[in-house]
Amino acid sequence: MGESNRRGTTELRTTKAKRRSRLKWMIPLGVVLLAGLAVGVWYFGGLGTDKKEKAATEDHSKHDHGDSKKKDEVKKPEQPTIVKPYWRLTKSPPVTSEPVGLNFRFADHKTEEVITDYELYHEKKMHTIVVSKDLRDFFHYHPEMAADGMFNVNMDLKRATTYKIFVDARSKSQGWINEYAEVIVREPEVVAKHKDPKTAPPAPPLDPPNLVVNDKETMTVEGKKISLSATDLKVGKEANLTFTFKDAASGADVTDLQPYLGAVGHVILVSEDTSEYIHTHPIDDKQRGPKASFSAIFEKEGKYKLWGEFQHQGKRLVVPFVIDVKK
Ligand SMILES: [Cu+2]
Repeated sequence: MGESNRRGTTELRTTKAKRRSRLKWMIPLGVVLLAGLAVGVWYFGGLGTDKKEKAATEDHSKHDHGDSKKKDEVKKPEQPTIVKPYWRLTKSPPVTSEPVGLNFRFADHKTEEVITDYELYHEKKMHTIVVSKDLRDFFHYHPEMAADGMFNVNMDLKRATTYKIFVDARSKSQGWINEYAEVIVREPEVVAKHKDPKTAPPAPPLDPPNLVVNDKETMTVEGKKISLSATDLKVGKEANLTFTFKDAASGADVTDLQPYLGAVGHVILVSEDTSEYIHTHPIDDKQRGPKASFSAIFEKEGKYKLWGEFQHQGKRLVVPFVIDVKK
């Protein structure tokens, strides 16, 4: 996205639901300075796309998928709650040579009271997905909450590029919380050359994802052959995504997939421009293979990269595919 260089020195940019006034979206300068103190660097909150709410809407409709009685909610998804986010990198600017911690928490938009009453959802209070904006890298973290409502994710981001962080949680009092932020990671040599914040290093160029649709292909992951049948890939329709698992050596059906975080699988979908984010769970939670079916509703046409996460014989399988959603 074009915003990356707008402020030149942006290390971490955050965005929120479009209902919010854009002007409110600067991270308070105090936070900024605090974060930058140790290493004398730059840290500004910025603005991104305003597609967030749409994406979050999709996301919410999907959270309930294990529960068939909630199916009609698909048409009328719960809106994400407007919260006040706080994001801080433990090291700024982040570099490819070292992991970087991200601290974040959310507060009530009006009272500014920090939210701590998260519900377990798929066995965790907080789901944090990190993807590189070219959609090559995918990470799924589950940070624990500290007593003050803060979460810390230690991210090992090894490429000089921009990463997008999606946060998924549900608070008892606030409802669904969906927020995101972007982090620019640079080569240490580039940062070293620009010690003075006034000559902040340029953001690395953003490589386009150049996604190649491959939903007719078969993946081999951890000794399993995995195929995807994706149907009704149309905006506004309930698409079906069914994975089929076979043992790569014998060709036999895999029928003993293990529940992973309370479901037979999880599928994360991100649109090519990373403006759309969908986290969906199985239609039937009893499935253990060879098939695992998911549904998703897309609000935007175009290519999406998806990552299916499963578990078999104690091993986590991450299965990436690219699909094309038509108008
Ligand atoms: Cu998760």
